[in-house]
Amino acid sequence: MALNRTFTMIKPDAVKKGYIGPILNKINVAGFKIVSMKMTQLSKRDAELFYSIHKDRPFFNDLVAFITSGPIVAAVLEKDNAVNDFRTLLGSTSPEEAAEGTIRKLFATSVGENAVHGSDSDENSVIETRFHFSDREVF
Ligand code: IDP
Ligand code: MG
Repeated sequence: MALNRTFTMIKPDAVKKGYIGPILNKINVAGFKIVSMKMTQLSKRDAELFYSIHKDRPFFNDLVAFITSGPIVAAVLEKDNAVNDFRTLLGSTSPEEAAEGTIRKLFATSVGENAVHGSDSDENSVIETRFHFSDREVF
């Protein structure tokens, strides 16, 4: 898969609040092309695997409960420098620390319920994309 791609999820808090449209608009306006997208809901096992890197963190159980609490929108985005530029568009993990105009500043509720996920490296972008999409679903 090309390295000018990143993986994102609109998390259950943002889906419940009706923010799918506004968040996708921010993503498009920032110059990202959507190359794959689906609405789905993670099982507990899915969530434990997806976030396995955080399994020893104190917030792990809360994170798994939150991310499985409702539907999410998973997508693959394309743009030059996609991983880094998307992390910039997201803002810091906590909305209180996120810069003005970032997705998390605008749409997140708290450090846990922070509206949107973005891959943190090209390697993880590929792993996370393969976790959520089959080859037939990535264009
Ligand atoms: P990131 O999403 O900005 O990369 P990570 O440190 O990779 O942040 O954490 C993954 C996810 O775990 C966060 O997006 C958030 O939903 C949750 N999380 C991170 N830190 C905390 C915390 O201190 N309390 C509760 N949840 C947290
Ligand atoms: Mg992370």
